Amino acid sequence: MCEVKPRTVLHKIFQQKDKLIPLTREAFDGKLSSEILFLYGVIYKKALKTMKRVKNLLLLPIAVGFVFIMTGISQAAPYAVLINGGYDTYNNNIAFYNDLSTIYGTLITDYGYLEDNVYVLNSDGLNSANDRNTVTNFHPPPWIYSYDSSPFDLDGNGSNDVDYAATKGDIQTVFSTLATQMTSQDSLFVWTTDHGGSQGGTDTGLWLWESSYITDAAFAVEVNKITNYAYEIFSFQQCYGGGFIDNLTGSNRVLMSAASAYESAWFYVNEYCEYNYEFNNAVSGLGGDVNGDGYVSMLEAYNYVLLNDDFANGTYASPYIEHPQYWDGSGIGDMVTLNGTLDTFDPIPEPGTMILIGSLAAGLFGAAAVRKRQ
Ligand SMILES: [Ca+2]
Ligand SMILES: [Ca+2]
Ligand SMILES: [Ca+2]
Ligand SMILES: [Ca+2]
Repeated sequence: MCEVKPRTVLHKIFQQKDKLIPLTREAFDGKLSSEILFLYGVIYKKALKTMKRVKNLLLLPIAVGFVFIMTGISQAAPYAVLINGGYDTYNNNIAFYNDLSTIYGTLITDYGYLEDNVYVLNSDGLNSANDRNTVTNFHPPPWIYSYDSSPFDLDGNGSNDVDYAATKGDIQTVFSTLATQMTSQDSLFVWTTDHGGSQGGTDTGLWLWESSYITDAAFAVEVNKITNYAYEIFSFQQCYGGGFIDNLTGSNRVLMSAASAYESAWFYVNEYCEYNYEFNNAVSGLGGDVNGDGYVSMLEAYNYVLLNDDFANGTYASPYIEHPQYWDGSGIGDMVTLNGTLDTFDPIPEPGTMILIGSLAAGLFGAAAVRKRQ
């Protein structure tokens, strides 16, 4: 029978915690609870035996401390839906794929999402036909267009991560599935990129694969199939994305977009969409953790975007301007992260007052160093 060294075991646990638990408490809660339960059981039993043997009462507070930790552990799971509509092979600039693979990696690596809980809908899905434009040769023009098929493995670990095509039918399938999967303990992160459209006013939409289109209202119908959730976070990159906000206001939701309902959003051709890029910088690696508490709340992420988005912080003049939007009617934006809530989070059952931050601007057109998104 081997000797028990409780302190060594404890040290191992905290090493594991540092390695596997990135940014949030819920990642810790959901991902490691089974391991901690097991190790706790080992420690508790061994500690009791050791105490009996060596009468070392110092172990008692350690055991009690773990009982305390266990009471805070829940089985909440984070889910995500990531959509790159693409429109068609010519318009599906590789920047959109770059954004998709980047945020996917952040969810898996930094926030501990399970691969099965991240639904990826990318342009033509698992079709090996060409679907994206890897345009090159910017300086000097003319740009050279070349095409390939989006890799299905977003994070380069050898396993395919794309699940569906970005079609209305597949969006319906995914939200119907989530409606049956999610519990009132779980969170959802919905992220979109690609070109957007407007029917006028705040009636807008997202272009999908093969020139198909989903309106803000139709998108909300799909999202609202999910009635069980702790909180939901939305991030819309496409032009006129702010037009989705009035359709999706609801309890314990935080909504963000690159642009208002009335303007274009912008991207760097062959690189990334600027809002997506800065949003990812905010939520990965604690980049946006302004108050230094070890978590990036959605309010912190939004404020980070406002400061760093080149098209929102004064780097460029009109028409290369976008006004990122933020809605937080339940007042939870400073308490929720992409995976997990802070101690002060207390779900509010009814939506509060709609708050739109950021001014509205008319859509303007043009292209120079950047290329307008349709
Ligand atoms: Ca393809
Ligand atoms: Ca993969
Ligand atoms: Ca709308
Ligand atoms: Ca923080």
